[in-house]
Amino acid sequence: MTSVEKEISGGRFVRQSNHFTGRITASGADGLPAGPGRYRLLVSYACPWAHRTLIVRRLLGLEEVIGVGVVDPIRDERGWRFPEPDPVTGARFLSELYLATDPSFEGRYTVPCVWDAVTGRLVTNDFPAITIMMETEFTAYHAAGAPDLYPEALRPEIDELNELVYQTVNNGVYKAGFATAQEPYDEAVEALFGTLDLLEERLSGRRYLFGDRLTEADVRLYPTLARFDPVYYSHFKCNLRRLADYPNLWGYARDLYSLPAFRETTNFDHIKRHYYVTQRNVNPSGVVPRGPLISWDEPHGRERLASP
Ligand SMILES: N[C@@H](CCC(=O)N[C@@H](CS)C(=O)NCC(=O)O)C(=O)O
Repeated sequence: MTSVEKEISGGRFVRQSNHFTGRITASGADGLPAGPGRYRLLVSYACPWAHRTLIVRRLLGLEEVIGVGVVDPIRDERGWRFPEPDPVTGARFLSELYLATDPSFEGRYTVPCVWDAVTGRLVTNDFPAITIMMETEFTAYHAAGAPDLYPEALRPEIDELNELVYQTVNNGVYKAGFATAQEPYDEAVEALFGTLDLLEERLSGRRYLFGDRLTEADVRLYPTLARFDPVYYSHFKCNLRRLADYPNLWGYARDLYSLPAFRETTNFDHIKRHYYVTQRNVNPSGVVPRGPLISWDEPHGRERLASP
């Protein structure tokens, strides 16, 4: 199975579940041990779920600890392809790593996933777990002064907001874009903009979603915002409003983009070419639109919201 069309039921997009859910833990108890140079993160710059893992890796200073392999943004029926054979895993196609791990695997070969050099197998493609794992199990390897993106005292609130953002925003845009019937599309768009309105209000008095500090919640929201006007507004028909029509959300997105971890992992060329060329179920011609003409470098003015 290579096509998301197999995940449409009654006109509604129902995402496949993540297949590999192995764990990496600080001590190696209940999983494989965290350590430098052992694990490789396989990503596409186009993919919002992969984007969050790249942001966290960079924010925590794990670049020398966890390697990265980047696939070509254009995917055909063979799945994700490496532009050159991946120098560490030797793979040309991501499917090779999935099938080496489980020869009977029949789902989509998805990024992000984590590969282990010792076993030569994938550990996990469970994207929500990957960032949390880097935040909580790799602490011994975090750069000095790295932020605590998942502070214990805030976890229940962060998890609660993340769940709403996942259902209605991160995955909400896919539910709208992949819907093949009016009702699921309408439901998804209504829920999506309902949450964006809430977030716009929340960000009126706070610099980030949880105040002055960056958290996992910001990391999860940002990849969807970065793709909103270039892709989701038109390609996925999420067009009640543009991101640029929300002063707080748009300023917040530019504030995050001004940080190297966000800017250097945001590749608009890969993002646009991937969605418009690869998702022919939505865009049969594969033509990539030229716009939008927006500047992510305009001053965001949100420093005023930080406490002194
Ligand atoms: N692992 C999740 C989410 C990750 C995901 O959807 N990744 C996309 C890119 S954004 C992917 O790799 N798709 C490959 C395909 O559809 O063949 C899933 O299986 O739905």
